[in-house]
Amino acid sequence: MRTTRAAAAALLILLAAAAFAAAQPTGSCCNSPGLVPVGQAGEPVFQDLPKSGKKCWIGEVNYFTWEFDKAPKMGTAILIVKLYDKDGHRVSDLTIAGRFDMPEMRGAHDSGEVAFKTNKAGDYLLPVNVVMPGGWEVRLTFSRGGIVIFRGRLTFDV
Ligand SMILES: [Cu+2]
Repeated sequence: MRTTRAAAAALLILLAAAAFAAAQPTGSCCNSPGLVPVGQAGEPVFQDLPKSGKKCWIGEVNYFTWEFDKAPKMGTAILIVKLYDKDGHRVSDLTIAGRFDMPEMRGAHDSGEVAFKTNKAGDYLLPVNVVMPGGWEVRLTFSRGGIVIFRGRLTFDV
């Protein structure tokens, strides 16, 4: 009796997990559709973004481009993300967060998650503070209604 109840409970948990997994939105980059990937230890995976200025698709509904206001050097560079709907109209209905650090010395200059701000034109802006020469990374997280729909990373050298 006890065993049956335990088995039933376990089955319910499995069903709930399957339903949760099925409900997760899809994300894709550069026309490669798929689920938002999660690493082996359960940590989120940030897929490599295309080069500055190139289109990156988020599912089939949005795409975006990224660029810096100027070539990053020591000091502050502004990372600019422009978001579009599938027809190429500018939109700003997603929330974007950025987190920058040096991958070779992870944690040493970690910005933590910082929300992009939008300007009047609808550009998403993030000041990136470059405090040391070397390799840098910015991780981007796109959300709709509090649900992450896309994660990507870009790198640059100073
Ligand atoms: Cu450093």
